[in-house]
Amino acid sequence: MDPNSKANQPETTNPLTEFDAVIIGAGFAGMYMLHKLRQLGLTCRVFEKGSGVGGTWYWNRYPGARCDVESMQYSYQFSEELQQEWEWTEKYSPQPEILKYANHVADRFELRRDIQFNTQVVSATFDEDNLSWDIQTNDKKRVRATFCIMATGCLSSPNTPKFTGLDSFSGDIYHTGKWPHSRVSMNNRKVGIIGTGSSAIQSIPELASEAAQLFVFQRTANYTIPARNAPLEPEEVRAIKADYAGMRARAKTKPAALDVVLPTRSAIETEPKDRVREYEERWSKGGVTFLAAFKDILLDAEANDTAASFVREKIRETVKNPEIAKLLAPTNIIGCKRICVDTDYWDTFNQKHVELIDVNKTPIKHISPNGIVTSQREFEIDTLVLATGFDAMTGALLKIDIRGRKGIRLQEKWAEGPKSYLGLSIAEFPNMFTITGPGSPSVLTNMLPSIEQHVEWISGCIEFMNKKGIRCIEAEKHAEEDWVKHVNEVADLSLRSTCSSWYVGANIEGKARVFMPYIGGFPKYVEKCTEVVKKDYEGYSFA
Ligand code: NA7
Repeated sequence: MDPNSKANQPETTNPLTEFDAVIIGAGFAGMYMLHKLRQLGLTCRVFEKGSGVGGTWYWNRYPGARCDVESMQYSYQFSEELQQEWEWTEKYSPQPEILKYANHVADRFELRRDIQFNTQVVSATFDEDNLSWDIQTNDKKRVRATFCIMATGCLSSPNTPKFTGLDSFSGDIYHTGKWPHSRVSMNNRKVGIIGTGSSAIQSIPELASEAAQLFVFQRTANYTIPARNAPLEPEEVRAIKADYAGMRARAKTKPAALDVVLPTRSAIETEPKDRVREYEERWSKGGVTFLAAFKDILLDAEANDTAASFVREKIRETVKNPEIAKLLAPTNIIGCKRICVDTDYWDTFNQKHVELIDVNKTPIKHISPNGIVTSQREFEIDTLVLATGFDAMTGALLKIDIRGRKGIRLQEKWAEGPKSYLGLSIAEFPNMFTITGPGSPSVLTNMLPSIEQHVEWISGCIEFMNKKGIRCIEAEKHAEEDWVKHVNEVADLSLRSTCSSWYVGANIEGKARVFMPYIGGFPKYVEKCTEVVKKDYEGYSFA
């Protein structure tokens, strides 16, 4: 049982098998959706695969797991009392604290009685005669619901590459996205970690602090900015809480739904000395806003290189062995893959017991009972850590056998990439909503405000339907096509769509290459959603 939770199971689960809404997932999206729909008087059932709430923060318990968005902004704003009373302790919250917060919210709003834990939804089928969803779970039970709401998360389907011999490994294997609940000791152990994305960058310094030997298998070097994490100053917290609503409102006017000062200057047009000063300031402040130094960093390759070169120089300054420094220095566009935030990542490679292996030069051939075998040699290890990421944005949805009108399968519909209207609805899948689905700003923003915006839009829509006596809503095909076209067009304007990242599905073999999130920014997106409502749900048809 989760130590942070008062009780993971509701004392008595609601015995109904017919609901107004079924919500899949009890992360931040599912929890708030449940709260909102209950306020409308709807009967709801949430199905959650884990044994507790928290989603991402329930699963990703690897050492060093921490949010890269500042705590004061990475939290719900729907309840003024909640945001006033909750006390974050650090600038960037560690995973246990965020999980504690999720549990607090579940207790505070008495959410657990409508959540069925340890239950995976295996299929959701639209019943055209009854205009409702038939939902089946892994315990072979079925429920019926008018609405089926996907709160399945964007980074929730862990990717385990098919390494030959993985099953033959005699030691322990841990995926960062499915980390055990009890503490895993790396003391005196020889550890191998595959991957150098955000999860690896956060965990490598922690693993190195315990392990006898750490082998890091790198395929692509990544950019990371120091977090400069610190305890939150009471003065700063007081100032924010004195006008929390003001901060939240400012954040909503920014592309990433974060209250930051937007850049006005171009990197190209700024004098090199000035430019470096700006980068230095942001480097010492730390965090993802490093990329907000200049307005053209993500639009112009030359501008981008000024920021990338600055970070490469920092790597050379930090890592003592020039060969290792060279290997750690990324050569691609900075910010193209999601920028990482770290504590002591580069410095970890100065430790004698940490070794970096370039799997481009010496590829992993297979996993043996003793360890990792590359084209060069066998690396004997006791523990294998897979920090190999996720089947992002579509993975969790497509794991469920979802069938819409005339039995059409979502897997088929999305074979060439996800198609949705506003990242909220899918044509031919009536009465289904996706919270922060592909085609919405989601992972390019602070997730909490994006989740809240979607939840409030969906509950507003259901309230409207109930008032008008409407049973069924469906996105129109032409509206979906226009939106997908728009999502692609804006993506093409950014350097972010140009590299092999999980944003484009490049990390999953055989996955269609499409830039999945909406890059037009949170305010523009919200404006569009609001306009759709004002025009009586333009782009939707009702039955
Ligand atoms: P990421 O960012 O997708 O990183 C996964 C890492 O694993 C990345 O370095 C990959 O290299 C590497 N990888 C994946 N498959 C392999 C194989 N087969 N061989 C070697 N290396 C491999 O996932 P994270 O969990 O770190 O972070 C996901 C997001 O969570 C992050 O962006 C934050 O938003 C929070 P590659 O780059 O593909 O060459």
